[in-house]
Amino acid sequence: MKHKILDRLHEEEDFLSGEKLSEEFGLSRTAIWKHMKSLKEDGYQIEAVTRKGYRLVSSPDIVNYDEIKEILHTQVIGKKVVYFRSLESTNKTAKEIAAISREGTIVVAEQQTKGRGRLGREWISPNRKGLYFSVILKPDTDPTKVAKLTLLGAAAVNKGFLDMGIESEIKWPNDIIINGKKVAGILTEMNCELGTINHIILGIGINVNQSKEEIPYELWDRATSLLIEKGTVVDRKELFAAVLNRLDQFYIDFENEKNVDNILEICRDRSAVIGKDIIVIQGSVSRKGHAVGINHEGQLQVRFDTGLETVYSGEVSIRREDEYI
Ligand code: BT5
Repeated sequence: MKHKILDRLHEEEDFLSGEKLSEEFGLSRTAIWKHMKSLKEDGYQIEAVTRKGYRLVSSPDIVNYDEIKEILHTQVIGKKVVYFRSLESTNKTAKEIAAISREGTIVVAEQQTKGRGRLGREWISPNRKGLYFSVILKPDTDPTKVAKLTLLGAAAVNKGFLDMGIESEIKWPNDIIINGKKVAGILTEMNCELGTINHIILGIGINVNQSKEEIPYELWDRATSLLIEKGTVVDRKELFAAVLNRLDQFYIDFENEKNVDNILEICRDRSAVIGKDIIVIQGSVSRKGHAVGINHEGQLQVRFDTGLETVYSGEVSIRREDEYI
């Protein structure tokens, strides 16, 4: 009911009288007042004037479904958005609910207290400064194709940024880079048995409105935010919807055609590593090589002293020789 009242407030530019609202919704005036109080607690600024009624002055900077549904044009992704003010990790919660959730369900949180990176690393996720969300996918494909979903996520973030007028590069397989620093990362986790995928969790973290001081000092040489790069605050709701709209488009292509050529093309075209000298780190072994390209399967082709090799995304990290990332 609270959501319906909020919709009405959004629709109406002028005041809406308590009487009208109680008639429309079949609720007492006290019940309407209680819903208004609850909306105010959520951060909505609502003006209440005697004999005029209620008027929505501003919405809070939060990324729940109510706030993005008008600008979300998706068929699969985000038809259900499960919203939290704080979570340990959206990937963790998404995993817990995946079996009982429909495909495309999103778990989003305003902050994460134990945000996860790849290989047990950490993802710093300060309150309302970034976007931290996980998409539950149930693709009809075999586990060998899953690495491509990370690239699909990277392409969607890159194009979503572009829809907001922001240029970025993709550092295979899971980093989004602006001016040589990481602005977003992707963590894909899979649950499968007997060669069949139960579900995939595609986790995306984007640094949006952190100032430099809000990024831990030890990451200053390698991490950045859209605010730092653009010099202006970025609307998190618009950005969230832009990335989800692109994810939906790419995922539908992937499912229908099992074709990821368009995604691979974006990852090649906007690559931060192809044509560069890189270091491939696998466990305790680091090897210097030259990134040549991304093949049809989404794997990185690297020329080492010993010859051309295919690098799989699972257990490796890539560094550019000339940069920190
Ligand atoms: C990643 O790991 O880049 C994957 C990040 C995925 C985060 C999302 S947020 C929503 C969802 N729920 C989760 O719990 N996770 C996903 P990796 O390539 O391993 O990079 C991690 C490394 O990046 C760390 O070891 C730090 O050096 C650095 N780092 C940590 N936090 C950062 C941040 N906010 N911005 C840039 N770099 C960061």
